[in-house]
Amino acid sequence: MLDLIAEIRHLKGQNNATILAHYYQDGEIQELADFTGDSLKLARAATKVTTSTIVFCGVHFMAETAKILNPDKRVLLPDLQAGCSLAESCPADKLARYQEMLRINGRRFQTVAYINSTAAVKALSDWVVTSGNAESILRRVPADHEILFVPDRHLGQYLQEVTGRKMILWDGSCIVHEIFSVGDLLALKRQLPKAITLAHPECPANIREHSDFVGGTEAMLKHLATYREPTDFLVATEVNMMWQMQSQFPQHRYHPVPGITCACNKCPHMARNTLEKLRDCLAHGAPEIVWQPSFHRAREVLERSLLS
Ligand code: CIZ
Repeated sequence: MLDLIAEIRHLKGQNNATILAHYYQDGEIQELADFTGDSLKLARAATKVTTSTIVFCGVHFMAETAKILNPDKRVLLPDLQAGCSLAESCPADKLARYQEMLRINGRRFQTVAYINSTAAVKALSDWVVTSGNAESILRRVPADHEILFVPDRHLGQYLQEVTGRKMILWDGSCIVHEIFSVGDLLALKRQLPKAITLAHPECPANIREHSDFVGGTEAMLKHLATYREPTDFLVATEVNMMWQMQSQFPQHRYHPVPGITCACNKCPHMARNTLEKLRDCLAHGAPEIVWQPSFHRAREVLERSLLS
C-alpha cells in the first residue's frame, strides 16, 4: 500500500497531473488528492488547475464537467464506468420529448438540471445547480416561468419547500440517499438522544423531517464548524463523507444512518475508483474524457450557473 501511494505520487509529478477527489471517495484517495470537495467546489477548483492533466476521482458526470470547463486539459477518470443512478434516470432524448410536450401545451418554463446529469441533459437546460448553489440559482429563474427540475425528485421537493417555488419534478432518485431506513434512524435517535442528525437533501422527506440539519456535503461541513463541544452526529449521506468530517472535526463522533438493506451507505459507482486504478490511469493516460458535440452548449450553461 505504501509503495502504491509512492508510485501514484511519482506518476502524478511525472505526468504533470493534479488529483481532484470528491468527498464520497474512499479516505485513502481523498488523502492523496490535491483538492477535495463537493461537485461545485471541485468544478471551480478544476478551472484553477495549472497542470496539463486533471485526474478526477469521482463519477463520470463530475469528470465530464471538469473537461467541459477546461477543454484544453486532459481529464482522466480512473474508471469510466463510475456512473450515477440520477444521471441514468434522465436520458436526454426522453427529456427533449417531455420539454416538447410541455411547449406544445403552452407551458412557459425553464429547465433546471441538478449537476448529477449528463452533458447532453445539461445542454438541454437553462441552469445547472448543485446541492451547494441550488437556492441562489432558483432565484434567477423569472417568476413568470414554471420550473422543470431534473432529475432528483427528492432534492426538487426539498427545494420547493425552502424556496416556495412550485416545480414540475422528474421522477429520479439517488440509490444511496433513497434507501436510508427511517425506522433505524429513529432507533439510533433513541440510543443517542442528544445526537444531531444531518441529512442530505437527496434523502426522501421522511428522513429529512426527522433531521436537525438538511444540506449538501459542503453545507454539512460548515454546520459542523459551529459545534465546539464534542457531539454525536447521525449522518445520512454517503458513508465516506464521515472520513472528511473526522479529519476536519476530530473532536466529534459520527454515526452512519443505516440503509434499509445494508449497515451503511456506500455509493457503488464512487467505489469503482480504487488506488490501483488511480495508479493505472496515471501510468497509461487513460481512460480519458473525450470532447463531445453536446459539450459546447453544456459549457455555456455550466459557466453561467457555476462560475458567475
Ligand atoms: O454536489 C455534490 O457533489 C453532490 C453530488 C453531493 C454533495 O452534496 O456534495
